[in-house]
Amino acid sequence: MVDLAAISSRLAEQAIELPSWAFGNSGTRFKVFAQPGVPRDPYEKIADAAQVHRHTGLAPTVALHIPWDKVDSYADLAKRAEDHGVALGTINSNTFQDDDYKLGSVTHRDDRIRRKAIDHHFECIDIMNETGSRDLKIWLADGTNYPGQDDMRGRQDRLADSLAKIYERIGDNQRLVLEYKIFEPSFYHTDVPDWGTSYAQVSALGDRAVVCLDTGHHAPSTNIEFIVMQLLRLGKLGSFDFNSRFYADDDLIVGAADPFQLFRILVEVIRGGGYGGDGDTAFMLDQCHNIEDKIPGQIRSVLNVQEMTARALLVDTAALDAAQRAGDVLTANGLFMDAFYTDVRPALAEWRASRGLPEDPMRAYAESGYAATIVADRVGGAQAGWGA
Ligand code: RM4
Ligand code: MN
Repeated sequence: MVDLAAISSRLAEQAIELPSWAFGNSGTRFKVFAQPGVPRDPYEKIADAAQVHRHTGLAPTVALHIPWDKVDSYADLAKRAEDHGVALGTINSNTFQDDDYKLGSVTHRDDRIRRKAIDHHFECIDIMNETGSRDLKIWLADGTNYPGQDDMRGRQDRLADSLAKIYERIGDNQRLVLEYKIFEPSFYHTDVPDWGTSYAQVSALGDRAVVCLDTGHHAPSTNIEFIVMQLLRLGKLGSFDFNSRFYADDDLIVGAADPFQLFRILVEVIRGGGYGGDGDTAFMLDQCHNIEDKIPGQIRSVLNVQEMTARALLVDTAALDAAQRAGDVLTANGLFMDAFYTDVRPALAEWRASRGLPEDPMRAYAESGYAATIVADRVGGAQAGWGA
């Protein structure tokens, strides 16, 4: 039996932000499978997200995506979230679903379109001011499909100029978080393809501009934990979009494809001062549940992050440090693997029970009857989904 006493208070520092879009219908470019009971508006998404927090105690905030989550009153939405025991978190901009942005948004050659994309971010900042959100997360679909299609250097310069205008509007307690992605929907080049580009762009802006690392946005075999180490070392790891992938940006349940990679990432987060009260790195999920039920999909996701965090906290750092100093390769690696192979699930169940949470959140949700209630209640209206 694992004794979690030593890391119990550290576990309590964990907070994982849920994406509102994880609760809506989603799919691939081949098919979106609608599920009964799916939310029809942002209010219902928040209600579903609150279920995850209720059963796990791990997910106190919900990220919004604008315009998908547009409402008449954000103060009202924030109030409703509070009534459900959660709060609104990061505001995500969206410049990838408007015909004007076919050839780019903040990098576009046309001043009018660039202006429109910048104004959209200003609108997002206005929303942040109403919701009390700290982070504006920017992920851009900008890029090209064919060599020679556009001047990559010119686009980079316009990106810098647009980001500077957006950053100027960011409040003293707010942050601009720039996410990178190697490809898709652009297939030849993207304007923010990697952590280095994001780092170069945010560094030019100032202290309140940081990088978002989406774990699905790298080339296969990329050593993601190295990037985590480097960004923490540079003080620029603003947030994570957690998910897992077998091939590309699969957006599957975090820890499903490669639990060991998640462990290695979390070891570096803790080592680098990015965990809990140590720093400002936000843990978020960015996932879609195309074929599985969405609320339990999110419950399983936050539990996966918690389990790997617990294992990472169990690394015997003093012994590891000694082995590293001694150049004892096999002992160092053995200590690392000992923590990874520790099954923390029974101890976490006890830990939850000691905090008034269900020992088995998946079962507690299944037995709560919530799923049947939303299927019965959510009749009529249009289900929320990709692009709505
Ligand atoms: C992108 C990126 C963004 C997310 C959108 C929905 O691939 O990961 O973070 O907001 O998808
Ligand atoms: Mn993402």
